[in-house]
Order: sequence, then structure tokens, then C-alpha cells
Amino acid sequence: MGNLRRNVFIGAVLIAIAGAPIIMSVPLASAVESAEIHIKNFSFGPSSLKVKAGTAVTWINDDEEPHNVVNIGQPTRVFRSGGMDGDARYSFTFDKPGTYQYICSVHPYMQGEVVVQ
Ligand SMILES: [Cu+2]
Repeated sequence: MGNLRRNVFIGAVLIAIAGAPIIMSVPLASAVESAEIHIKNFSFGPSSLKVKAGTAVTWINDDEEPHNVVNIGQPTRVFRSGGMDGDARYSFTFDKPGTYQYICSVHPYMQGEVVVQ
């Protein structure tokens, strides 16, 4: 009987090892949604973006000139990028619903908003 128990144990270990890759291939969580805002010709496109809470928004500077992304209004300073050279990217994940207005502080006439639902 000792051998049988040992074989059952070894069998269980082999099943566990064989099953491991299958378990590991299952996504850990549902994928985070993402969206992009392009900075081009000194404007944000789209200038108004509507997303669901939990969405990661990435700003991409398509201009040669440096820009940045600074949250203003209410709420304020929730996000603030550093200076973004051409082709630079900045990402922020919006967890809380609200309307987030922002500007490029280098060119304050560049304005946009992200509406989080
Ligand atoms: Cu700018």
C-alpha cells in the first residue's frame, strides 16, 4: 500500500507540473483599456477624449517642438508630465471619474480634456 500511495503522490505532482504552464498562460486580470492623444501642430487630438475609469491614456508628441501635459482646473495637478521632446510619450491611468482639463504649460493656448466615466 505504501507504494500505491507514493505513486498517487508522484502522479499528482506530475499533473501539477504539467498543468502549471496552462495556469500561467491565463491572463492575471482583464486587460486595462488604453487610449492615445496625439500632440500635433500645437494641438491635442482629440482635444476632448471620453474614457472609462481605469483607462491608461498616453500622450504622444508628434511635433519636433517640446510640449508637456499639465492638469489644471478641478481636480488639479492629478497628472503632470515632464517636458516631452519629439516622439516622447507620457502615460497616466485615470482611476476616478471626472473631467480633467489640461494644457501644455509651454504653450498655454494648447488645451484639452479627458472625461472619465
Ligand atoms: Cu506645447
